[in-house]
Amino acid sequence: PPLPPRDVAPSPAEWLERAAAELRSPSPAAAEAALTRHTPEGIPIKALYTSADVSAERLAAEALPGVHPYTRGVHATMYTHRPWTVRQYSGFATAEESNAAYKAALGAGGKGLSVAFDLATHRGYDSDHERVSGDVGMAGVAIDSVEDMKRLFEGIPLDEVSVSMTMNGAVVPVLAFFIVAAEEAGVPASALRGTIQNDILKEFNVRNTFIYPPAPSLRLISDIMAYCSAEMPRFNTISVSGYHMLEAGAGPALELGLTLADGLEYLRCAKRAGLAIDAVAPRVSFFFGISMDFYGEVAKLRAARRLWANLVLQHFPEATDERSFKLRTHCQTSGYSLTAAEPWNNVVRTTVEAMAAVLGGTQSLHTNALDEAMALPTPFSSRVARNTQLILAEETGLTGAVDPWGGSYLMEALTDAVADKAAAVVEEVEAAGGMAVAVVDGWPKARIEEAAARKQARVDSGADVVVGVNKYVQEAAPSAPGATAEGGSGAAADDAGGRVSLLSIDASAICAAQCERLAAIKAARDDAAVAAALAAVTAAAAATPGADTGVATNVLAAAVAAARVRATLGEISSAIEAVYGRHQPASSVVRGAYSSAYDAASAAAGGGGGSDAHAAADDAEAAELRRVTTLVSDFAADAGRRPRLLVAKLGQDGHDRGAKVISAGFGDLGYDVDVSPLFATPAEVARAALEADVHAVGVSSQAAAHRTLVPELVTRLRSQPGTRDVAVLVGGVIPEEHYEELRAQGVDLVFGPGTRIPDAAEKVVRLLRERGGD
Ligand code: SCD
Repeated sequence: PPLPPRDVAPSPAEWLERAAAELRSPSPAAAEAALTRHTPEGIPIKALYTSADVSAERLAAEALPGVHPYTRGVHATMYTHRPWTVRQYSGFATAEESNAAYKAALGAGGKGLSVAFDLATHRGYDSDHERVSGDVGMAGVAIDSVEDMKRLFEGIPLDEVSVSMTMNGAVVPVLAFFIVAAEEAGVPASALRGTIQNDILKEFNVRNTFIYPPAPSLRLISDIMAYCSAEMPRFNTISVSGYHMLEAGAGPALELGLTLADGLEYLRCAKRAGLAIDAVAPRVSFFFGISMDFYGEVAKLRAARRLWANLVLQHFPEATDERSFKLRTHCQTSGYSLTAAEPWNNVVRTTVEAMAAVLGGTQSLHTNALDEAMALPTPFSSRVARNTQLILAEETGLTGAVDPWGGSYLMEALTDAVADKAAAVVEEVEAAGGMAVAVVDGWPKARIEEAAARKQARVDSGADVVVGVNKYVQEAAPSAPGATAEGGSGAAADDAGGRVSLLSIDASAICAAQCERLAAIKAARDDAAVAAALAAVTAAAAATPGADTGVATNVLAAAVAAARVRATLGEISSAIEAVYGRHQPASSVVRGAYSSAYDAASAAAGGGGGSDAHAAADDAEAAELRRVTTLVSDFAADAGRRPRLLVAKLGQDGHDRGAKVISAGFGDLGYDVDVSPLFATPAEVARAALEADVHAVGVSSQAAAHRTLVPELVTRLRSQPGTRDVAVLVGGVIPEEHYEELRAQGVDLVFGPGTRIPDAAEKVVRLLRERGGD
């Protein structure tokens, strides 16, 4: 039947009355409260948005893409003219193996390269250094010299394919090797296209692949910007990265605010070094993570562009080049959102996140592989990940319109909300003296760690659903493990158990090969020339830029000269370290955030309006927490002290979200928690365990070195009177296939991805009881 005619347009109040009736709510206000959810960062998401939620003035001012402040996109035509760059971050083992993988990727639809280096390289150590035995070639490719870099790009035209390199700590030698490798392949620096991450500030807040302290690290960044703006005009000198903060626990608005504050600090740093903003800002690029918060992530990218354009305008009024204001970004889907349980589900998660990145207008994208919660991707899982992007780009029609969410009441209102919240973070950092000061104070790091502890509590309490992990958990899967794909061969799948075959890398073989190559390079080079070049690197690092002392002051320029005569990565890093020293961060543990968020999440689930089933689940969770804290306090009463746990990171793996979350959670459940310094060797951890007289050592491993370093730790603990009976626990990115091997080597408990903290805390205290801990 035709609709009855209306004299007046329907109002939001009328909708609310109808909503209240549908919900049988006592009042419209109660209905509104029940229908409004809040993101973990407290941004309200209402059930309905209307024109009353958006500013017509703002909509008109920001109506067009390609126009300041670029909310709708940095180009007028966006993907209708050129889709985003399909750029998969990868690298493993040796340069030859990575080179073969890059060629295969480019032949299968990849449009650019993105190099992952191993942790030894990140931290400025050659592969033969004693501190990196477990890290060589594991979480990325091992690069010790120009010769490795040449092998990495052999047969790849560096003037055509743009190359991104994720390097921050050892940025100087790595960029120098890249420049010299290209030069020796006939490609001048001026023709190089690509990006170097070079974002050291976030390394101090999260990720931890720094080498030098903050102030001299910033000096190196201005040297790189100076060198590149003069010699490499097509190269992006920095990729200001929020991704690692999102992965470490920050919500999208905190990630955005801190990232933009980092960006401002880098521009100030360039300006202080005498560089013109318009010479530098057009080649500053960004990098964001994309989580499962679909609307929020689209809004974040729109808000990012608006905020950056206006911040540059506000802080650098001398900027006139339009490109200085455009926030161009790479995005990566969230590794944190992936699960080891039922890894097939990760394809769906990654697809949804990739869509958010694309609908938000990213310039370049990495989609994670389905097995990345457990290991580096196999050729099979890499192919699925890359094809996810290709399907979005070429099958769906998503590229057919610019900023398709523009004008949506929800999206415009959410863009404003995320922008406001992120702008408040930027202001807070600026008021505290800028990010260079804030990283030394450490409060952004603490803020991110608190958010991570709260998120863990929300997952553990069931408030945030993770399908297959805390809800709809698969009944016991067949126990036979899938076959292991050695050295990068294809992967088979056992879909009945939801298992996938994983890539396995032979750490000791790679390390041996790299050490052999290093020895060969050192035997063939001109030692006097190397010594002179390294002395020039040290002199440049010690000199004050701009001072007229007759010393060449650009450290990158000096490193390029050193790379030409075959100085190694470790040698160039040490030549700089001789002046700046090596930075060792203080360890800290967040207190109270886990338990309060757990209580709040449980109360929200059980409180007013929840179903009986919800209330019962809440009771069960609260009872579980009580049971664990009682077990812990009973242990303390009997032993005369609380159970004491040393949380340790071994090797050069600085991804410490897991370690921090475990420390916060166990501390809130009544344990005494010590945290070992980052980058420890097994011997150092064994010594720390003895000194702190702990009951247990828990190793958190994210970078695949557990098979080398954990057995060494166990041996040292067992052979040391005083730590012989210490329980050894291992958690993190540990494939199930390795559990038995670790147990056979003396590990007491292994906790894979998705472990709930109350479960782990209960298992550990029961184990200590069985051991009769004192
Ligand atoms: C594009 N172009 C257009 C256009 N679209 N021109 C006109 N109209 C359009 N619609 C032009 C651009 O201006 C540019 O030209 C060229 O096409 C290339 O496009 P682009 O948009 O610049 O794309 P790309 O070259 O891919 O560069 C994208 C970024 C770059 C700017 C974002 O910095 C980048 O590639 N970043 C990747 C970073 C990365 O891989 N990070 C991995 C981190 P001009 O060049 O002439 O202007 C991984 C990591 O840290 C993992 C976590 C961990 O290890 O812990």
